[in-house]
Amino acid sequence: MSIVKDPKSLLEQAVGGNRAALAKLISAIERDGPQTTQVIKTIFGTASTAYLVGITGAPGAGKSTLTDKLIRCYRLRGLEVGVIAVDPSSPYSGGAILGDRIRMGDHASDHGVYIRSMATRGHLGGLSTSVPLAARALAAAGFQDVLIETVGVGQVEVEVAGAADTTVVVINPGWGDSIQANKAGLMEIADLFVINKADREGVRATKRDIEAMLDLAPKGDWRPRVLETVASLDRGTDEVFEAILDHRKFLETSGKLKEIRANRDEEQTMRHLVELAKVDLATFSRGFRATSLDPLSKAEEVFAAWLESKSNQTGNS
Ligand SMILES: Nc1nc2c(ncn2[C@@H]2O[C@H](COP(=O)(O)OP(=O)(O)OP(=O)(O)O)[C@@H](O)[C@H]2O)c(=O)[nH]1
Ligand SMILES: [Mg+2]
Repeated sequence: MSIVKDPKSLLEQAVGGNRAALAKLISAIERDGPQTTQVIKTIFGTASTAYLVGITGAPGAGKSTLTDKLIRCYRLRGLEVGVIAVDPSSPYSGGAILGDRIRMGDHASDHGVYIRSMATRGHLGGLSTSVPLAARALAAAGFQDVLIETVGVGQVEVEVAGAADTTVVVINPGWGDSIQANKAGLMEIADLFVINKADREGVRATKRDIEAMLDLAPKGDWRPRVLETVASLDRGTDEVFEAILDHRKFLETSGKLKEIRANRDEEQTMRHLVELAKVDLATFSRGFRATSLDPLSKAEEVFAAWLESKSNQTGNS
């Protein structure tokens, strides 16, 4: 495992177009520890962030195929695009998902496309912090648009939605039979539904089903659109791209984009704050005299004593 000695120069190299440096930065984000903290600070210091589009859905729904077509939409407009394939189950990076490499392989030699897989298990805060950070690194390196592909399984879907600015949920005709329990959750996270494999039967019923659920769902300012695609034949994919742009415009003009990004930063601040306090508290707690108190009451006593010791410290300084 390479050690990041100088995140600043690494970032400079990444900004200058050095892909190996970019890869190292993202690897550092995947890990946790003091070095990662340094890398994160460096990234926050210099970079704006990319616009993040999450593409989630059941295994085999066609996420990679759709992503591949979307990459082309960006490239046709002269935009550089980064792709992060999240592998939620793997603690290792770089082990991407061979199929994804093949399906997005057309773009392998294009310097304006950067595809990489990322492991998030073990990362503090998981997907919701590591992916936006990677997106910042990508933005610094010139990729202002980033697609994140994640296999949606329960919590991961929610996390991807938390990390992304626009969340695309990919389903297939006949979805109703298999994921009944999960539907409500999908309604909450989707900004856009894509019924892929629309060359199969049951598209109409599926569309009706989703629209009906959207009718019942509490109405926000944005009603998710329900689109049909045959990604493997590149049918309907331009419309998905346009809908993503529409949603982005909505977030920007309504001020919501600023809001969700501020919330995301705030969450990260909180998480780091808790982490800092935890280290200090753990040390303090170990020095606390043993009592016969139950664990919760003991925690409260330790906390009160800790606060007291802190206020004494500031009082003396
Ligand atoms: N019939 C049909 N097949 C499709 C369509 N889109 C994708 N496929 C096929 O479905 C299979 C799975 O597609 P992928 O793009 O790998 O799906 P995925 O959601 O990325 O899969 P995982 O990453 O493994 O979860 C592949 O064999 C594709 O060629 C479509 O619109 N119609
Ligand atoms: Mg895939």
